[in-house]
Amino acid sequence: MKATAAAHPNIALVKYWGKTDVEHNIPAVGSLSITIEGLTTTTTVSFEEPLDEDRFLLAGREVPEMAGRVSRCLDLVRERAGRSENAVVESENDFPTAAGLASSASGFAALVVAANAALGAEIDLPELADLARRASGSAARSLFGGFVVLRLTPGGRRPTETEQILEPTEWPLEVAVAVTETGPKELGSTEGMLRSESSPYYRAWVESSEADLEDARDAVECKDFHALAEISESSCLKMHGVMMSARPGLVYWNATTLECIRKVRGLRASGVPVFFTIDAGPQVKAVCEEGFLERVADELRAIAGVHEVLTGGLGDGARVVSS
Ligand code: 2P0
Repeated sequence: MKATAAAHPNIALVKYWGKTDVEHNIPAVGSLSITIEGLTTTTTVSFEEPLDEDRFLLAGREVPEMAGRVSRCLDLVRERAGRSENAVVESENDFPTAAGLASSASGFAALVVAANAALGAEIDLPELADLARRASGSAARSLFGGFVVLRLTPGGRRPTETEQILEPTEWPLEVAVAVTETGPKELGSTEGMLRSESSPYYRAWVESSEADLEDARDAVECKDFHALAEISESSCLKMHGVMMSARPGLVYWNATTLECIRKVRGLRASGVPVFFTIDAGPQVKAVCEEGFLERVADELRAIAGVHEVLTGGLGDGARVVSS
């Protein structure tokens, strides 16, 4: 009745931004991501003591404001397992949450995997990914390692399907995360997505996403770095264009964000295989080919305004570490 799972955050190269169904958390667009090793969320779920309600502790401290969302995710696992016991959930991240590396992705991925093991529910991986997606869209992708696609499957058994398209070792890209701000972000992703629907470009964003996903998938399958660089930067800038053109406009960047973009593009123009991507925050993630990480990280560290640079390779999907 107790199990511990570990999961890594992921970074989307083709972005998820927008929902067709808020209640069931169904994304408006598919996405493609890489799972990052070295940064880990470890979550223990225990159904051992009788409790009146679920408890959620992050880094040893009770976080009542997040307990409701954790509970709703546990409900999905309990429902499939035919169980009703309450749980104690204890979670830790070994990376700063301010790094803009969606801790909800690794958090909910680790949660569903640990809860499934603790209850002996034997829910299969596609279904677990779907439960994680209900809690947080990006979490479905952290169930898998390496290169991962989440595609929309309307009318299918589930509204989305998530799958690994390449193992981490098949194309060992590396990532440097430039932390340009350590405070909380301007607006949470869910609210940001809803506000973005007011952009005149929102419809074009959704309509063009399918082609972006196909192009990125082809680039990954062919290990074509320059094609992946082009489509990733385009997806990122298009998403930020939609955010910026919402009413009121959402600008997640700061001046250092822009400096990092210019640096990464300059490096690429000089022959370094690197591209950038930016999520709903001001941090810049630089993705490069194996062998270039140190150079890229040093160049980003040298930018005034960059607080720190975290680095990592590609990692595996969420897994049980003890039960
Ligand atoms: C992504 N982001 O694809 C995009 C790019 C942020 C920008 O997925 O509302 O926390 O919980 O389903 O998964 C962040 O959104 O959103 C995200 P919910 P989530 O990585």
